[in-house]
Amino acid sequence: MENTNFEVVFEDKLQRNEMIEPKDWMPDNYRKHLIRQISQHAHSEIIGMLPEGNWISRAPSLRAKMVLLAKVQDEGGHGLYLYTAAETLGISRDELLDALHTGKAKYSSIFNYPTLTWADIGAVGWLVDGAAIMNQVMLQRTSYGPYSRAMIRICKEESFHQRQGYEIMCHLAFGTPAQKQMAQDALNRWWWPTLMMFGPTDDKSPNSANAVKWKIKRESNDQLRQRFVNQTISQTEYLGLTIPDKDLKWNEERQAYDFGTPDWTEFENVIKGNGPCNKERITARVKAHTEGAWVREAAQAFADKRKESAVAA
Ligand code: BYC
Repeated sequence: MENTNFEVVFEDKLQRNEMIEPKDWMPDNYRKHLIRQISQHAHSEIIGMLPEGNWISRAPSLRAKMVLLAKVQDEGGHGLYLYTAAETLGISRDELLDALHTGKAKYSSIFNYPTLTWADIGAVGWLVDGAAIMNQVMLQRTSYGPYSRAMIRICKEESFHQRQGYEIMCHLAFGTPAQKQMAQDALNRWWWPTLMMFGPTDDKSPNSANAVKWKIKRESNDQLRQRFVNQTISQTEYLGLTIPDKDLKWNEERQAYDFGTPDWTEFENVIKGNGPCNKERITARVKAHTEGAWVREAAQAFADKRKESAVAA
């Protein structure tokens, strides 16, 4: 009986668009769903640092290096906000990281592709961060308070990331023919994997029904993918580049672009761990974690010492 009342309060809060907070009662499946999504999101942020970090030492100017360094550092910060938000649901950082390192937890498919040239850093910022923002803007109004607040801060920083990428694309697209070709090549390789970032089509998305019911997701995978395509075409035209999709065309009736179908078999393979860089990413992450053990130990020793002094005082 008591449990039913809790459920009524929970549903009522959702109806009124009030946030659910860590100490509020919530259904077990809502908690599990959030731990899955927030932790996958956190993992994506820290794995996302790897393909870009790969270019810090090879950025073509001091300015480009500073900007990229700041961006990659922001992503580490985003991971921190998101892991902290997930921890409020009663799971520890160690458990979350263990799931990532042992391949039990997913992270975004997009980070299993290689960044072969400097233009890829432009394409990642422009397309990947652009897609991430499209998804994350709606998550600012997600129903779980700590996730929503983390997203508000993350979105502010992501806008700068998207501009950083577009600026690189502008330099290359308006540069020499060889530079323009480099930009086109990066667009060709990143376009379809970026569309896959939004997840499977709505009819094949098992988590969407609950996500929408619980107001975790406010828009569907397909709606966001369509909005991203609509928004990106004029940016591509300005660059004088071509989207690698022969089915792309404006649909007057729908007032939206029609576009081709991503290779969903490739997507399935990547999320099963068989993409071009899955193994490399996890190996690099585990190595960083192992080599960072002394930092965690030092931080813990410092925290223990402070606690001891506070008790003694
Ligand atoms: N990659 O039922 P569905 C970023 C999985 S950007 C891997 O539609 P859901 C960044 C899905 O997890 C990227 N797996 O799921 C940008 C599920 O498997 P499980 C991170 C994917 O949750 C720049 C299954 O497929 N952003 O961080 O309703 C620089 C069925 O899918 C993907 C976020 O994580 C994928 N692309 O919708 C640095 C945003 N798509 O878990 C960093 C928050 C689907 O049942 N997350 N799957 O085994 C979301 O909005 C949603 O989780 C998704 C998927 C839209 C990604």
